[in-house]
Amino acid sequence: MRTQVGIVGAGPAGLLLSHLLHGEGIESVVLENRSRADIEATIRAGVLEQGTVDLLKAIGVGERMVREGSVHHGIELRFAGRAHRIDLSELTGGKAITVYAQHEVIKDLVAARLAAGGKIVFEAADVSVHDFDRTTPTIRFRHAGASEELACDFVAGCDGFHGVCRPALASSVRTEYTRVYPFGWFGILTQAPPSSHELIYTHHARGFALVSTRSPDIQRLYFQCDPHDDVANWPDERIWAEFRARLATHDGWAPHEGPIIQKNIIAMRSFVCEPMQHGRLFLAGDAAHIVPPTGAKGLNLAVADVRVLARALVAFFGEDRHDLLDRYSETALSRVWRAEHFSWWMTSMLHQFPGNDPFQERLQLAELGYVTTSRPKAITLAENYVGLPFE
Ligand code: RFL
Ligand code: PHB
Repeated sequence: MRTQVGIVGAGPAGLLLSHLLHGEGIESVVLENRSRADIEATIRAGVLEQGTVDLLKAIGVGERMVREGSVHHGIELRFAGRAHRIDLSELTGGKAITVYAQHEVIKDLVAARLAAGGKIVFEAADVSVHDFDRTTPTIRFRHAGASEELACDFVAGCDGFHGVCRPALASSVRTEYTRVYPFGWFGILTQAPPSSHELIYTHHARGFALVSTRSPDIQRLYFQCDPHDDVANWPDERIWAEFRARLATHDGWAPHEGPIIQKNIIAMRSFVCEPMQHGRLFLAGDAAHIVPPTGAKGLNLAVADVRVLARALVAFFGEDRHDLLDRYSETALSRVWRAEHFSWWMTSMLHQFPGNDPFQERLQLAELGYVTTSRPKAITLAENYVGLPFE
């Protein structure tokens, strides 16, 4: 088998890259180790930046998102028992975010790829990348019991944090920057109408809590937990008691409760691999970097990476230009580090850290007070949250 760009991973990064390249007449094959049903059912992100939404619409995969997603013009910061609204649209000249689940984006992209005759190999096992330091890289894998080889001009490593592409770069050519947080998020899906028409990020002495939504009858909520805790320790009533305590306001606000249909615990880390390329192997999305979910940036960064990568590949195949490919890592990393900072800042301001002393807590409250009363500071939060413009 031969193609121009071999893409490892059918997450948002890999599928979108494949679709962007297709739009420019460049062929690709996507190799994914899980089944289609599995990737289309994995619950992850929910918040799409304005630029992500605009791109999905522009390439013709935004129709269901526009119909079923919900546009939010603000978010709430809740602390010391009071609600404070950040008016995202007023502060950013009309931009907004859209809440639309990541697995719905995946379904839309898979459908669009297949409708356009795109090739996605699901359940590709033992994927490995070779010879990317030459002009003829290959990807080997097993599929339906047979060994296969995909010859290509470039390899895009879009295989997430636990994939095989980043480790394929010799440790002598990459530097990794990591911060692991001493807490996780306990996430639930519950069958109950939204408790709020905007997302609520809450600072509380018992720990952070977040109210998000999915649809008119499903809510997504999270609370800060011990990353080593076990969901089995959390019967529904204990979960709701925790949410009621953390989300309580002086005027008696309470979340809408319903049957809990999913529970999971998510580890929190910040991570960047530099550079994001070597020879003809290019990393994009979670394969190259991770942010804690407090800034809602992970999926959006994956989209931003492949936008830069697709443009560079178009310049290569169309005009024989190498400069954009040579600068891919540098271009992508400037946005990545800004998002790393924003995600770290939001995380640091809103969570309880083990051994948080009263001094630390006062600093967090002072920061939250400043963000919700100073227009320049609120703009800083808003413009990062809705997504900085592309250069
Ligand atoms: P993905 O989505 O992990 O996709 C990688 C794909 O590669 C496959 N794969 C392999 N395929 C072949 N061979 C191998 N050896 C392979 N190894 C792995 C995997 O099966 C998978 O299909 O990476 P990608 O495309 O870079 O996308 C990144 C995003 O998924 C991620 O950053 C976001 O989900 C992060 N995130 C959020 N991002 C946002 O922008 N907004 C949010 O609101 C938001 N909320 C979240 C989040 C992540 C969360 N979790 C679960 C970590 C909320 C949560 C709870
Ligand atoms: C979500 O809806 O899953 C979500 C929303 C905001 C975040 C993270 C996750 O910051």
